[in-house]
This record gives sequence, structure tokens and C-alpha cells, in this order.
Amino acid sequence: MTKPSIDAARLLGRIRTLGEIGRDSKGRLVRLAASDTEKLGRDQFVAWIAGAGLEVAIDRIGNIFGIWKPDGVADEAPILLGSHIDTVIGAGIYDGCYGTLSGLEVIETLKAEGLAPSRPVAVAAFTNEEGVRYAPDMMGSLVYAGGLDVDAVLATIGTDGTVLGEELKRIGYAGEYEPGFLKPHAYIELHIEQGPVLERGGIPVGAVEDLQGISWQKVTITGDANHAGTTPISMRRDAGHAAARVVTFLRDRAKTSNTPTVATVGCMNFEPNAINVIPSRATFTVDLRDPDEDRLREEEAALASFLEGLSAEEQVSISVERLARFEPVKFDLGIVELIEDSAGKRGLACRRMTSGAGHDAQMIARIAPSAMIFVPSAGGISHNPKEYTADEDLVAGANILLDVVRRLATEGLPA
Ligand code: HGY
Ligand code: MN
Ligand code: MN
Repeated sequence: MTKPSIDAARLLGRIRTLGEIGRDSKGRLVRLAASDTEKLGRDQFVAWIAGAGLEVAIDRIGNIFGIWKPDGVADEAPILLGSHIDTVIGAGIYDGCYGTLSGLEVIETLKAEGLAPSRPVAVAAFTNEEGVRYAPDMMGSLVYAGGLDVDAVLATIGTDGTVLGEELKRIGYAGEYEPGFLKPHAYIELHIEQGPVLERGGIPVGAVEDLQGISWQKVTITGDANHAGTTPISMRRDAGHAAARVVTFLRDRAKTSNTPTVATVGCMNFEPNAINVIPSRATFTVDLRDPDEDRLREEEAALASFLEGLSAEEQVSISVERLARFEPVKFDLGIVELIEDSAGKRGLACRRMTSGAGHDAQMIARIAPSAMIFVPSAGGISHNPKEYTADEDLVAGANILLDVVRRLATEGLPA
């Protein structure tokens, strides 16, 4: 007997359609939170959920919801699916969009089957998951889960000097609903792994049981501008050189630690940024992650003490601003087991794993039992136009989401 399946052509077609929305002049996919290009992506998603006959709701931080509540279904806490549709700069077409569109696809499939769910089923596209334009990341879901005050967050100033609340108003996504207006019965997020684990293991499905801690900081090093040709090395207060020492300190420490700790300096800016001027200022970001909270704290402390020594040695002043800090999160094992059970019944190998990336699920886990399903990323590549997941894996993941939602919508959460 063939197992029920989602409409693969519809899902894959939508992923590709959304993947073409928001290309810049260089052909890169760039849909930064609350930008004009993201608005186009939002409009397309809203058109699809409205077209599917779902109730559309937008909350004050711009989170978009499509709610399926068939007549006669009690006004209970819904099963919530979703992810995000904002992207990084030069993104792939699957990160976030796959989970959001698969959530819609599962609802449309269950609707078409005539399933009478015991509770509503909804899909969300959370605002600013990536955190590239406005920090922190997973912002919309964190506000939704009550982790940040919505009015304070609406006042966030972006890397481009814009104010988030004004941008949401400008693009028409400053909704009326209070964040948290739907308290989910359960939340399941389907996502590409964005790492090499599943592909290396030849395993098509990941049942994600936890997610590592994240620490984002902005470091500003101030020295003295001086002439690149006349200033002896011993007289320099070179902010650029000091910043470079931080980058190698972080990499060497992570590399020799033989722990899962990872460290990334993703943004760096020199002032005055001229070829023949010793940099007077270096501003850069530090992204530290580890599945173990104590180790993550150790890494933060090691960086702080390195910066102290560096300031004295290089005669520069150093200031640090915290941009985001999330402890590791454990997901709901009952839902993890449903994911494994569905994979098994579909004859798909499945393994439990930790998420290296941050996701909206880590925030919604604060208010509802949550878990994630991963599918392989080719070459482990993500946040890169080369991001790719085979159609067969995309469809398999969405079918597992379909099975899990069907179980939760008819039997409720496992005891
Ligand atoms: O940073 C992250 O892990 C996510 O992509 N926002
Ligand atoms: Mn994502
Ligand atoms: Mn991402």
C-alpha cells in the first residue's frame, strides 16, 4: 500500500519560484529582513497561504501565520509548522524556505485528503531568522516566545541605520496580532542540515534532538591612524593587526580544542580603510558556538582574557558589545521518536543529531514541545548559492513531516 505523500511538484515548484524572488544586480539571492526584496517573498508566501484557504494572520513583529481550522474543530492550541523566508547575503534557495513551504504543503495535502484534525494546524514564516540586518538572529520567533519585548525589538537599529519597526510598516508587515497569540500544542521545523553529517553518513533523515549554544559579539579595536611608510613598526598602534591576531587566536583555539566548538569572524571593517594608512579602528563580529553551555562560557572567557592582554601588548583600546546569546536547547523526545518512527515506516535511515545552526525551533521550544527534521545538504554547504539538496531528499523530508503532523493531529502528543 503506497504511503500518503505530499504533492512533490507543487512543493519543488514553489521552492524554485521563491528562490528566484529577491535576486540582486549580481544575481545573488538577498532577502534581508524587512527589505523590499523580502517584501516580495512575503507577498508570494501570503498569496500561497491565502490561495490554500488558510486564515492569514500577521503579528506586530511581522511573523506571518497561515491557520487551518476546519469547521467544527475546537479552538485548541494548534500544531505549528514553519521556519523563515528571510535570507543571508548570497543565499541558497532552501534555507528556511524549505521548511516554511513544506509546512504549507503538508496542510494542503491533509486538507485535500479531507482529514478532520483534532486541532488547528498552522504554518509560520518568522521574521528575521538570519539576523544579518538586525541582531539578534531568530528575532521574530524569540519575540513570539516572549524572550524579547516586541516594542523594544521594533526599535532595533539595523546595520544600515534603519529602524526595524519603520521598515516593517513601510513594507506593509507591521501586523496587529500580539506575538504569542497562538500557543502551539507542538512545533515541528523541517530544515536542510546545512552541514556535512547526513551526507557523509549516507543518511537521508536527521531527527534533531538538540541545538548548540550561540554567542554573537561585536568587537571594536581603536588604535592610531599613521603613515604606512614612515611609521616604524615599534611605534604603531595598529588596530588592523590587532584584529588579525584575534582572528587567528579564535581559529587556533577552536582547531586545537578537539571539542565541537566553532568560531567565526564573519564581518570586519577597517577605518579609514586606505591602502597607505595604518588602521585606526577595526570593527568585527565574533560568532562562537558549542553544544555544551559550560564550554561555550569557557570560550567567551578565553576570548575576553585574550583581548585584555592584546590591548596592553598592542597599545590599543578594545570594547565588546554582546549581540546575541542563546544557551543550547534540548528538543522534545516524544516528537523526535515520531520522526524516527515515520522514517522507519518509510524505509528511510534516520539518525539523531545536534543542530549546528540556529533555528526558530530553539525559540519556540521555550513555549511548546518542539523538534526538527533535517535532510542532507550536498557537500554540507549552506549560506552559499551552491546550497543544494536533492529533490528526492526534499520530498522524503516533507513526507515525514506529513506523517508526524498526521499523528499529532489525530492522536496528540505522545504521552
Ligand atoms: O546563525 C544561524 O545559525 C542561523 O542561520 N540564523
Ligand atoms: Mn535557516
Ligand atoms: Mn540561515
